[in-house]
Amino acid sequence: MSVLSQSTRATLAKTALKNARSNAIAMRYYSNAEKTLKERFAEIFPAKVEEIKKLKKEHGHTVIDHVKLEQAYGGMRGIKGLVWEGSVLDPEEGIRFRGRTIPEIQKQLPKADNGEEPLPEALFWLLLTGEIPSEAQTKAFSADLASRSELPKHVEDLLNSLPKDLHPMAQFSIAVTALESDSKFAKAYAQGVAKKDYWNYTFEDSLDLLGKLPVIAAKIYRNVFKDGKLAALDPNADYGKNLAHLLGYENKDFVELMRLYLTIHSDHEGGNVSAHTTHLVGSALSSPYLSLAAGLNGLAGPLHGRANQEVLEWLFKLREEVKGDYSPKVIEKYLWDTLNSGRVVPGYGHAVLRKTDPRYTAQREFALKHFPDYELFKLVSTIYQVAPGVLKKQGKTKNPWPNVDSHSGDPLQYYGLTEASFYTVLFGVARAIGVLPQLIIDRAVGAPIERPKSFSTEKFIALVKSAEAKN
Ligand code: HAX
Repeated sequence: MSVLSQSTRATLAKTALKNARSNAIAMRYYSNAEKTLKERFAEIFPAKVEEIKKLKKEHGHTVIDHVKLEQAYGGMRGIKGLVWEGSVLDPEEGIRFRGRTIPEIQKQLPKADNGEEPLPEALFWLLLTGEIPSEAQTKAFSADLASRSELPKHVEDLLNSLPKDLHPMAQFSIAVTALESDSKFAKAYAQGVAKKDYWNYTFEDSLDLLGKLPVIAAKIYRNVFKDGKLAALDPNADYGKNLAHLLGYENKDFVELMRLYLTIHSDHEGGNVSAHTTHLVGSALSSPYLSLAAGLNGLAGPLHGRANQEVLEWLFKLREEVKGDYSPKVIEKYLWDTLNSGRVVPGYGHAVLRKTDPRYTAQREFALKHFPDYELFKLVSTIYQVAPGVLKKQGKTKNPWPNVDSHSGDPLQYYGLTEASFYTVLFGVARAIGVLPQLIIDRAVGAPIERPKSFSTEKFIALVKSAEAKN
């Protein structure tokens, strides 16, 4: 006999019916011959669960790391304590998505008709399954996401009611949090759904959320900086094209930029603030909406995603001060002035990377191809020549090379999206593509609630004394 009450069973049946309906909508976009993302994931993950079980059983006690006191006080840098399937970050080489570098991703992922840049929705597929989708699967997946784009009225009203001077990232996080009203996972959980089915509802929420993010981002942009009106989404367009269109930009090179931008900003393994926060909050079984909103709040910090806004503000100030003289000597002085006033050079340094960020390089190559003579690009390039030397000379940062944020603003400026305080929202849309696959995987493999151990300084002193006495 079922342990669920009659009313719970009735509500569960209703939710299942609603899910079946949205699945049916999604299925319309897929051809009969090709598997949907959900079907492929359902086929793949049981083997992953077994692999992890076997690994834990056979090697669960193998020591894989030693933790030093300085790591506890140093932001846990380098501690091997997180599982992240989609990507691994090498300090020298940069990110690999399921084993593939950014140039490989640019070559291998499906493109739009007449497009040259990778489609970010195809990357989502790759991050979740480890497989590159076919062109037909990618097209169907784009349409599936577009079919989920409608915002509940209360979220639209909420966005319209927010003060225009509230930072776009705060607006973004508020809207994503408010989507909780539609969480299929939260409803199913409340109705007692079995743990083995968590992934199914997390998957649906994640795709619903991904479908809505371009609309939320564009609504914020249009409300804060334009006339508040939003174009209709094209159900047959890809994700990047729809984002550009909703923002109000139709230039085909800007559309290409959006595809590249969303792809390279998506995933950067699990330890960065936005990814780790999404994963951590998700480990308490908060819905994808609440988990991603938490991650977005982390992305909004100036040492993380908001660095893209800081870079632009820093560049504008530089431009104002140097009055057209972009000589290396003048720029060097500006860099020293920044450092001597106790500030960081935004867009430089990284907690893991020790070389130029390949995401920087990908954007530099895009600029060289599309606008090599643009004044701001030339300035960014001169800073690239000068800043590493200055930072090395100062001798504080472990990585004097530019990161992704150092270059992401100038292409946007070139195409006329000049409102720098909006830039981190674009990063947030991209980050969702990177972190939601792991949330689905976490639920599929039954990942536990995250709970590392902390100590007070007194306790650490005692711990150190006892460890040193033993050596
Ligand atoms: N300019 C000046 N000083 C810098 C610096 C920079 N760009 N980068 C690091 N330093 C300083 C640190 O502030 C630190 O100084 P203190 O000892 O006085 O505290 C010292 O160098 C050692 O830091 P680190 O070990 O090299 O760097 P962390 O791992 O602690 O921090 C940061 C990594 C990215 C936060 C850091 O490099 C920084 O503040 N950079 C500028 C902001 C930025 O570009 N952030 C975006 C990073 C990429 C990202 O996450 N994008 O979303």
